[in-house]
Amino acid sequence: MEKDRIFITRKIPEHLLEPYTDMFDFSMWENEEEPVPKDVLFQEAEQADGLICMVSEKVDKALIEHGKRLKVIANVAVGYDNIDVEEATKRGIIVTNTPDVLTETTADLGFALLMATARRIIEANKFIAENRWREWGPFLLAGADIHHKTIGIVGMGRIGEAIARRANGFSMSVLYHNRSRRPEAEKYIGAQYVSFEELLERSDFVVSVVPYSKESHEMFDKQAFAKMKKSAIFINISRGGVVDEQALYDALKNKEIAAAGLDVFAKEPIGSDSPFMALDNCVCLPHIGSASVETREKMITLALENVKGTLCGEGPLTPVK
Ligand code: 8YV
Repeated sequence: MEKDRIFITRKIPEHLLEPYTDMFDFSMWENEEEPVPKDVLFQEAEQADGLICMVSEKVDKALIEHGKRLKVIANVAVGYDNIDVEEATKRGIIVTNTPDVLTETTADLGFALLMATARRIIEANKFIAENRWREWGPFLLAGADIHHKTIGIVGMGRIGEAIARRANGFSMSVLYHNRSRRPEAEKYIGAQYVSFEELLERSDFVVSVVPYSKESHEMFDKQAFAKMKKSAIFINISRGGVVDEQALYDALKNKEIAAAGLDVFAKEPIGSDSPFMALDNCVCLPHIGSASVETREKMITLALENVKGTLCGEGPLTPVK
């Protein structure tokens, strides 16, 4: 019997594919310097029974229409705003994501960004790299305390909770805002549910973990930044689209807020010419929230298991709907 064909949009290590090579014929885009070109993606999708993709690939209506044999689209990410799920579902194609396995790693990175911005870690490293350390001064590169401050988490899902647990370790007060209240999180983390406005006004650290959707599009806008404290630090580890980037840039430049730590941008990748890169009070990262070797391996394996579950009949482990 002919094996099902799976196209993978990025090069992934052989040892992760090995357990599945008896079941499937794999092809993948091997060039690590460049994303898969649109025409190749379309050609491959046309032949494929399963597609394993990353958040950087847009799986839109046109691509889904092209994938006449497609039965499963497995995203190697928890967020799936890159996929037209409605169109896929209409055509009976299962869409899966990779929740849980990346929760703690992404929360670690959120906290790393929070600490890097509050304590000016990147600036301090650059200070030495530029040979500017001549004298010690009492306020040399003095930042802001983290412990005993108030953190406001927007989007209290799994990653939001994991950040709140870390905040507990720093004796922080935890506020959160979410579409629905999470009584169990309130109980075991001691998080307080507040309106979005109250969270912005009271938080020393505002952390965005909210999934991107029509509703969350640019929810961090000029008015939102104006409500924050002048000393507030904004962290974004969800999606760039939840921020009005011009408004954030203005708020940072005009010191209406103190600093920002950004792992995600409205249009990725960004380069050294991004206006955010010219600001000392902004730390930018290339979307590495879940990027530990262990976690990326788990995410890829979960995507493969989702493909296997769908194509072999047991059903996917983590479908999105
Ligand atoms: C992605 C992410 O996994 O999970 C998400 O939603 O944004 C990241 O963890 C990464 O960009 C690879 O697709």
